[in-house]
Amino acid sequence: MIQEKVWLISVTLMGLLAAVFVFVHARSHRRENDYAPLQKRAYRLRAVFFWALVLTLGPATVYTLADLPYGSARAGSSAGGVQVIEAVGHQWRWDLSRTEVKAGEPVEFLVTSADVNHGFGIYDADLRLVAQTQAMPGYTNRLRHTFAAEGTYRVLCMEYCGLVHHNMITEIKVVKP
Ligand SMILES: [Cu+2]
Repeated sequence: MIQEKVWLISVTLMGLLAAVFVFVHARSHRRENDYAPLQKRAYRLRAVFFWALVLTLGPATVYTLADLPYGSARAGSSAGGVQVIEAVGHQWRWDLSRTEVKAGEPVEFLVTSADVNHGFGIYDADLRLVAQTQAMPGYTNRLRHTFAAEGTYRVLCMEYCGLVHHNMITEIKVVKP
């Protein structure tokens, strides 16, 4: 699990940082009169740290940016056989302009709200989240998703929006192309 690896790395780094604090604290009681050599050492260390950061974080940034989970945002869009579903959140229901789409072909959701903020979350039959965006009044969020598998998907509100929030459920049927 990637989470476990990240957790281990985080704990290790936190431990290292704590060790540095303890070390500095332990050494802080010693008195030195000539700081020039110390300063020189510190500056050299600083340069080493700087280049170590550049050389590790630079490639890490490029690598992780390549993994962004968003589809390519074609400007203008909506053309070229894309299935469009207009979705409007209300207290407390969803209005969808259509409820059946084809599997394996991109679907574009145009999501907005008629009243307050809602969360537009699409879940598969096992209630695993497959895509989500926010439904905001006065603004239309564009969400693109291609359903790989047929089946009945559920749209649930993901943001508490009042008394009957839990009832904001609707279905999308994904059928064979
Ligand atoms: Cu809600």
